[in-house]
This record gives sequence, structure tokens and C-alpha cells, in this order.
Amino acid sequence: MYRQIVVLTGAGISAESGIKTFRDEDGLWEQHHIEDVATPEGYARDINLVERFYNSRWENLHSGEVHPNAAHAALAKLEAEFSGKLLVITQNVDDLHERAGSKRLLHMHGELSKGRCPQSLQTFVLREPFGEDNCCTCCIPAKRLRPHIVWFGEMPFGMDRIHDALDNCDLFIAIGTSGTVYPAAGFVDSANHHGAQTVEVNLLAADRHSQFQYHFTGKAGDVVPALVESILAGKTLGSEAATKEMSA
Ligand code: BV8
Repeated sequence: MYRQIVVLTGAGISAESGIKTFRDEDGLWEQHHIEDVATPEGYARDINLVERFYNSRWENLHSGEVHPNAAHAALAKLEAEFSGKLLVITQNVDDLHERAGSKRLLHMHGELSKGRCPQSLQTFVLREPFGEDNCCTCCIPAKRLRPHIVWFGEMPFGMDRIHDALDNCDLFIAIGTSGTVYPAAGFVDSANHHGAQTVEVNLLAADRHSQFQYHFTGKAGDVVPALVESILAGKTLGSEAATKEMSA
């Protein structure tokens, strides 16, 4: 029986909910250059382009068409029923984990549903799209809110808490992430170094594939619920039984 689990999720866990991933063939980055829409320099260069990029993703998230899927629900069930400690770290900026019931959750790359005052760094729940009239209420004169998103070259949130969890976990599971963006892509190395079992759930072999001890290939919505049932039944994921169930 595991006593401390860390889960890292990426865009792949939200794919079955209808949210585009970044690097799959029809991904988000296909229509935009990363340096234009997800860097401070890109924001300074063309604030309207970046606001349009985030406003369109925010509208999609709140369109009523996008809902948590079975993988999000399974992680919320794991949090509710697992007797040990669990931390879900997500690279995703959507709120599907929260909507599925997860509470012990860390958005290391920020949140689509929040804006941030560039001066005070105070965050605000987004009530309207980003634009010149969407300003903070903490400064005089009021400042234009920026997306509460970690862009390339900016420090991700919660790194101390993340490293503490990785140093003490006995199971690390990465779900739906290509393993191309650091520091998240390096978490598996830290988990391996501290003796944890490391498990990857993905449609295919991602960039850090070889660093994981166990692989469960398939859609997150199919694999994660079975993985959670095995963990809650006290099985270790290396055991033949757990693996056989998963590949069934
Ligand atoms: C920092 C916000 C330092 C934007 C994002 C070391 C080496 C090289 C470069 C670097 C390095 N260290 C740092 C860097 C630079 C950079 C970086 O890593 N660059 C990469 C491109 C090489 N990193 C940074 O800049 C980071 N900051 O290091 O700061 C610092 C130090 C001191 C002081 C200040 C700063 C910040 C990185 C954060 C960037 N922001 N997001 C936004 O969301 O709009 S990153 C972006 O990529 C998203 O957050 C996304 O989550 C993340 C990772 O992508 P994935 O989630 O993995 O998604 P992807 O599409 O790639 O893959 C989807 C996967 O799912 C695939 O594998 C697919 O097979 C699978 N899948 C699909 N469907 C399913 C599925 N799996 C299961 N089921 C399915 N149904």
C-alpha cells in the first residue's frame, strides 16, 4: 500500500473533454508560435494577440461544451478515498480537476480563469475577457489585468511544495504530458532518485518515456479509473495483477 502519491497531469488528461493539447497534430501551438503568445516578450510586443489567445481558450472552457472526464473524476475519487497523502500537480490551466472535485491540487502553470495585477500580483477571478477595460481594483490608477499564466522564462508556481512532495513520495504518476517542458519534465528524475515507483499514462511513448518504470498505454479516460481502483485495492502497480487488469 502506497503512503504518498504525486500525480502530474498535462494537456492529455483534458483532451477527451474537448480541450486541445499543445503538441498533438491539431494542437494549440499549431496556430500560434509559442514565443508570440506564451512569453512576457510576446505579451509586450502584441498585447491584443496574447489576450485573444487566452480569451478564446477561456470562452471554450466556459462554453458549456467542456466537462471533466472519467480521468479527472478518478483522481478526485483517489483524493477522497486514499488513506495516504496525495498531491495532484497540473500543468493545465483549465479548471476541470476542480470541477471533478479535486481539492489538493497545484496549478504550477497558472489558471485560465484568473487575471493578475502586474503591479501588486494580486489575482482576480475573470468575470470578463482580458482587455483594456478589464483592470485591477487594487491600484490607482487601475492596471490592466494580465493572464494569471506562467509563460516561458517565468518561474512556475509552488516549486518548494512540489520538490518536498517529490522527495517524499513512493509513487509518481505522469498522465497525458509530452515531457517537453521543464521543470515539470524533470519531476520523474527526482521521483526516481528518491526511490519512488514511476508510472506514465499516455497514448504513446512521450519524450521522457525511458525514465518511467511502468507504462500504461491508452486514453487517460480509460486507464486512470482502473489505475485508481488498483491503488485503492492496495495493489502495487508493479504487481502482475495490476498490470494485467490495466492492459485488458
Ligand atoms: C522556467 C502556460 C526558469 C502557457 C506553459 C531546460 C532545458 C530546456 C529548456 C528549459 C529548461 N528549463 C527551462 C527551460 C525553458 C522552458 C522550457 O522547458 N522550454 C521547452 C519548450 C524546452 N521552461 C520554462 O520557461 C519554464 N520556466 O524554467 O523558469 C526560471 C528560473 C528562475 C527565475 C525565473 C525563471 C516555464 C514553463 C511553463 C510554460 N508555460 N503553459 C499556456 O498554457 O498557455 S507550458 C505548456 O506546455 C502548457 O502548460 C502545457 O501544460 C505544457 C506541457 O505540455 P503538455 O501538457 O505535456 O501538453 P502536450 O500537448 O505537449 O502533450 C500532450 C500529451 O498528452 C502528449 O504526450 C499526448 O500523447 C498525450 N495525450 C493526448 N491525448 C491523450 C493523451 N494522453 C492520454 N490520454 C489522452 N486522451
